[in-house]
Amino acid sequence: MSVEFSKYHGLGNDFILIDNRHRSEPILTPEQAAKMCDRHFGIGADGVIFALPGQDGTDYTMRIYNSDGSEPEMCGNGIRCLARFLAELEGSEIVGKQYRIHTLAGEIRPTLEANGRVTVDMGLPQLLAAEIPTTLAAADEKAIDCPLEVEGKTWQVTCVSMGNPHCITFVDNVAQIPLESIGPKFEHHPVFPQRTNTEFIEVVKSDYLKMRVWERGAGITLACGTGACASVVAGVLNGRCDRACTVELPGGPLELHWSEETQRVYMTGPAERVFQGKYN
Ligand code: ZDP
Repeated sequence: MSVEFSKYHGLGNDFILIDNRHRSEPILTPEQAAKMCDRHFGIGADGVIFALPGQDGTDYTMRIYNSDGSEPEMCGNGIRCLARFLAELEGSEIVGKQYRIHTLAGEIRPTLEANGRVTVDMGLPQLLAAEIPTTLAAADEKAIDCPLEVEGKTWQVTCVSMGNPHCITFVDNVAQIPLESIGPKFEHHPVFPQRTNTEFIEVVKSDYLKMRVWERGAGITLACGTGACASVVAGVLNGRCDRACTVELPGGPLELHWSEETQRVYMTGPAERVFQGKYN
């Protein structure tokens, strides 16, 4: 078997992109995708993204496997990469062009901007405990500022779904969080039946947050688009930040806006192709 691929990244959150426009199911199994993501025995990536034919009136469908082979509903940095990959495949990159993309989290709309940037209408955040899902609050209630015991310490967490689950904790200093050891404890905590992505946020100013992330199925990554969206929503719900914020990730900054008018979250950031190749 030989598969053509392109390698992209959005702020160092890196993905293998596959042209899957001829078939409605991914051409690779989750196991094959996980092998490709291995940084020593494969290409190396945080996930594999497939560009499939559209459904329900959309232009294309996005499917994604994490580096462990699990399948998330959505990926914010990944969909920016997908938008630029599609422009590349179509042979024309037009500033202002918007794609309608079907995902497991519903329809998401990325728009191409100048200088390789992409703005994504990330849709409505889901806040009810049953939607996240988490058992930290009653099914039809929000999980805002809830105590959660991890590693013998009580953390105050807020849960937000951007199609995929996020657990956000505000801390004084993100650099001091032992992410490698506590990340997996949050991810696999029994209060999260679908596991969770975990973000630690330091509020530098009301419109500037610093974030570190432990991703479900991928571990420490340099950036997480859905996580940055979820963190701004959590910050607003806790009265800690403005609706328009810059979120600084280890891989660089993202611009976020949780619109009061539409209640949707808009994210702007870069996406870049690094190389192409054939995987054997
Ligand atoms: O929800 C999950 O299992 C995530 N690991 C999916 C990937 C999210 C992501 N990196 C993003 O940018 O939103 C990357």
